[in-house]
Amino acid sequence: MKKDNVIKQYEIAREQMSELGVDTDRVLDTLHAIRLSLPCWQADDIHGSESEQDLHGMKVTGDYPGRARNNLEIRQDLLKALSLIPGRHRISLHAMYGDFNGKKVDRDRIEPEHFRQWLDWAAESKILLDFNATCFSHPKASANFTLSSLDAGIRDFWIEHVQRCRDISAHIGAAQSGVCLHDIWIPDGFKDSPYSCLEHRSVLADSLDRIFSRELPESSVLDFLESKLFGIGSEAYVVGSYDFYLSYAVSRKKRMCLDMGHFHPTESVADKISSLLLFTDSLLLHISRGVRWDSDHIPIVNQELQETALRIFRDGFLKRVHLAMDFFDASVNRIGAYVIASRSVQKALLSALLEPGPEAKKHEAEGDYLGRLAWMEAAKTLPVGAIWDYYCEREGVPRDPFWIREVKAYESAVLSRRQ
Ligand code: RNT
Ligand code: ZN
Repeated sequence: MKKDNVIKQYEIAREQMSELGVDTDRVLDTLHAIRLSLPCWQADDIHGSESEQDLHGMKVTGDYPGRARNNLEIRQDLLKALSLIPGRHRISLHAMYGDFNGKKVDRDRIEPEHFRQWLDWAAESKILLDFNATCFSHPKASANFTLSSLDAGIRDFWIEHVQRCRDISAHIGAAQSGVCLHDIWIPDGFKDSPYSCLEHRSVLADSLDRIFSRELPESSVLDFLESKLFGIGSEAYVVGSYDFYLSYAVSRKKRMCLDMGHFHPTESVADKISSLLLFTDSLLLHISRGVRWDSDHIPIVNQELQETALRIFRDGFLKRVHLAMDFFDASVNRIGAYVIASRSVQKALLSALLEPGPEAKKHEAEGDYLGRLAWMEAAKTLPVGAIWDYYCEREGVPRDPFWIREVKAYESAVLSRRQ
């Protein structure tokens, strides 16, 4: 379609939306200002850049050629992906992705210096960075207990690691003049039923208290705690369950990270947002797509994602919900995975932003539930596609699905040369 026609189509859509009380130009400005956090680990299947790379602890399936082999290649791939995604974004790093220059730097020895190259690159590329402690893929995590280990040596090692991760996050936050979000997820749990559910949880609470006893400026670093329902090897018992972290976060004025794959399949993450934000000041989402289990598939526009976007905007939570993605799929071109995931989240946000909310809200207040349903249903067939296409033109990125051509070209020019 010609650019002129994309614009014409948008003008018609704009008129249609204004009849419903929605200002599409303003919606696009709002969308433009939303930064998503892309997981650096999708580029290399969570290998990381430590000298010993055979300690792979996460289950990533697929062996599509072209995996990034080092931080330079990860950065190169991320820039390619970002060039096909409208707007400016954030990159979420894991502690295992420092620039260690071939040296063995154990997790309890990492320093801000190891992330200087990432910071320089990010500043140059107008990207902001987020951070994650890496409490897996390590010999000291092989017994499946880290911060909640009953072995004081193991526990102290991981406490030191997470403390350093917080310091590095604060350093990043200060350097980029914008808060760095620090997420803590640990794999701790039992494959089979524990005798006591309490023991490890009380150790975890104590470790977290030790970690947070050092106060850091919240203008530079915000800590989030990521719960989980079960994992491979922790099917029967997860120390850091939702109830555990929620209680901890509320009692200690910390914050939750909700990974969309970490709940019972019929449980709605979207519905949790309003409850959590009544009692904690912000939250982090790990936008993911679980297929039958916590499979970390590439996010696509589905009902769950759309419902989540609606809940964020309807209750005015945009500033308090941080949108990160957590997926890893090694069965397709990894750059294409970033593009689909990010653009899908943006499309879900766009369609939620286009909802003619005030009318539905008014009907609800009047007890006119048929009116409410009618307005909410009308929102489902609005010309989101025409507005999205125009947005892509405006932002100088290819429309769907034509960005694939660039991904394919990059695959033959760059990825296919990686062995
Ligand atoms: C694991 C958690 C965690 C990781 C990343 C790599 O179940 O979702 O967020 O996926 O830290
Ligand atoms: Zn996650």
